[in-house]
Amino acid sequence: MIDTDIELLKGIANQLRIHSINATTAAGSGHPTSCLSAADVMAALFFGHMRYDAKNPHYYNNDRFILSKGHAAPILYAAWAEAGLFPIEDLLKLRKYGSDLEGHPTPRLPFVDVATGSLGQGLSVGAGMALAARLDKLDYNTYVLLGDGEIAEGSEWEAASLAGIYKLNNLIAVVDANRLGQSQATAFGHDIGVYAKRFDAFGWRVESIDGHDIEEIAEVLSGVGLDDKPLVIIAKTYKGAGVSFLQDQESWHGKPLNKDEAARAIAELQPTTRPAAGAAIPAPNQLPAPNNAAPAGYPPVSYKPGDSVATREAFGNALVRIGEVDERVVALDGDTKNSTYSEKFMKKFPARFTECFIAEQNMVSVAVGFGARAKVPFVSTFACFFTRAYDQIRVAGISQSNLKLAGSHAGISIGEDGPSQMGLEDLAMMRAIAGSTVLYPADAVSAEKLVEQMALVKGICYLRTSRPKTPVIYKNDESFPIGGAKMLRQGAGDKATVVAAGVTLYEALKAADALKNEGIGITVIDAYSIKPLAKDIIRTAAQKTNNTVITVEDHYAEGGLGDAVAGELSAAGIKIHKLAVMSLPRSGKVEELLEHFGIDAAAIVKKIKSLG
Ligand SMILES: Cc1ncc(C[n+]2csc(CCOP(=O)(O)OP(=O)(O)O)c2C)c(N)n1
Ligand SMILES: [Mg+2]
Repeated sequence: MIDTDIELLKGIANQLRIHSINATTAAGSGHPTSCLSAADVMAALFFGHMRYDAKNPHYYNNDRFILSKGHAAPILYAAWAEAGLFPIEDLLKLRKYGSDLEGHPTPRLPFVDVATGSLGQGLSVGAGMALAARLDKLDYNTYVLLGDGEIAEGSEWEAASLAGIYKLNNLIAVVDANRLGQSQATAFGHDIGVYAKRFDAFGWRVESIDGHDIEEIAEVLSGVGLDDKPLVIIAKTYKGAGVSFLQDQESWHGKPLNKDEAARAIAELQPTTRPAAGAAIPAPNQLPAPNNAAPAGYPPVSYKPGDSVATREAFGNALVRIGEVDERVVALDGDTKNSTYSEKFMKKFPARFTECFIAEQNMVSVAVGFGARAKVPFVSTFACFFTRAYDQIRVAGISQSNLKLAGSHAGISIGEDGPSQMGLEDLAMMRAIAGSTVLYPADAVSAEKLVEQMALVKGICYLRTSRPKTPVIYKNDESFPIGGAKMLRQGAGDKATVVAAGVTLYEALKAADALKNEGIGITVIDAYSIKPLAKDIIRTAAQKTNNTVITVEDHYAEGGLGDAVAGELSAAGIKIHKLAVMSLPRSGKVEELLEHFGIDAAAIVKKIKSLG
């Protein structure tokens, strides 16, 4: 890097500082000091090092940048404005209603791949992108800017571990080690040797530098990709750097400057007229585009009626079947692949499978990274273990990620393993995710068809699968659109409509047979699409059965199928009776548990008879 470039970058860094102050002062809120510590690193990255087409942020071989410390959003916006993507004046719309320059970055903006702001997720996303680059044979790098307070999050170390294991030398983390967090100093302050040791232990190449020395930053960046390890740059910085009354001061986190303070700060920052336009942003290499088109169709499924197949196994079969023709499909698992059956996919397509080991938070965000690179990532583990990645899933909702989650071993029907292994909250939590689709097949055919739907629809989809084998009840050519339901029993004079899904569907069918022998008819609906729910089908059926619905589910009573049905139908004056798991489960045989917790055929019969 030649001297004039260094001077230019210094000027740009200060310009980014000035924009960050002006924008947060205009907004009356925001985190200017968190921007100021990162300004020199941002200038060096965006105006001379990273290779990207500034007019086309989505270009497939652009270097990626993730602002994991999302509260420093103003400096990210300033960098892209200075790079020429949008007018500088727009920066003053920061945080205003209607502006896409939100308080923390969201993918409403073309240069933001994933939402950040819930700290601790950026490095995992970056690892997913780095893996996607490798798969697509593209040479872009992924840069992640982390806060020093932020890396107290365990999920960052899950990501650091995985990146080390897979030797992701196309992943570069920069720690903005400004000594301070929000309410106090970080645990290690400026003892950056602590971070160096930790990253080193996770298999990273570590460079510790003065994060305000542009020359040093540029030099260390010139070594990116030179060996086979991921690179972390630990940049010793000062929060509020460049402004005397802000620099290294506590109690300035998340506070904008008032107009006078802003004027004083800007006077100190020596405004430069040197435009960033003078900087040469290196162009990305022109490499062949990856094939990320959806296929025209998928090969057919082939089960025989009465075959006994667990839906979790059908999930594994489906992944292989659709993976044959859909190159976008990748799979991730957290050391449960022989239980979730994702191992079938791994055996067939090893390069498209990522073992994430037992680190579910990281696994979900790695998948989000794949999704942001036009892949269709299927993540599998036991349904119950997704709970520990709930924040990652929540933020994926904000990112409008293309993320496919498959939770196996749902409910008490896992039997002997006991309550710690039973997913009994998953429907509730997945229903509550912004824009989610929640699916719960009963048999192998419907499970396979729903996996197809998941691959074809963009967004977050959750598939709930079961451990026990269940008989195939649907024909191979039957279709299962999202938002649909199957009417399996219906007759004139039916006493009630029973809405079930998954293992309880079979209990409902058994109950219907038993009641039929006693001359009582019931309508039985397979609500395989929990969200969106087939409300019209269920309401129309209920209106023919005394406006009475019984829901039966292998899930806690809160937030599951029963609540979904009640939420849609109660306004139509329909009475909903919920059969669900109402108390703390325990180990036992499946039949024993279904009976004990009142969600088996006998419980349904009893409920129907109690209706009078
Ligand atoms: C998961 C999570 N916990 C807490 C917060 C609230 N919060 C926002 S910024 C911040 C301090 C971050 O410190 P650091 O990572 O050092 O960033 P800096 O502002 O110093 O660059 C906290 C606690 C958050 N956004 N996300
Ligand atoms: Mg900090």
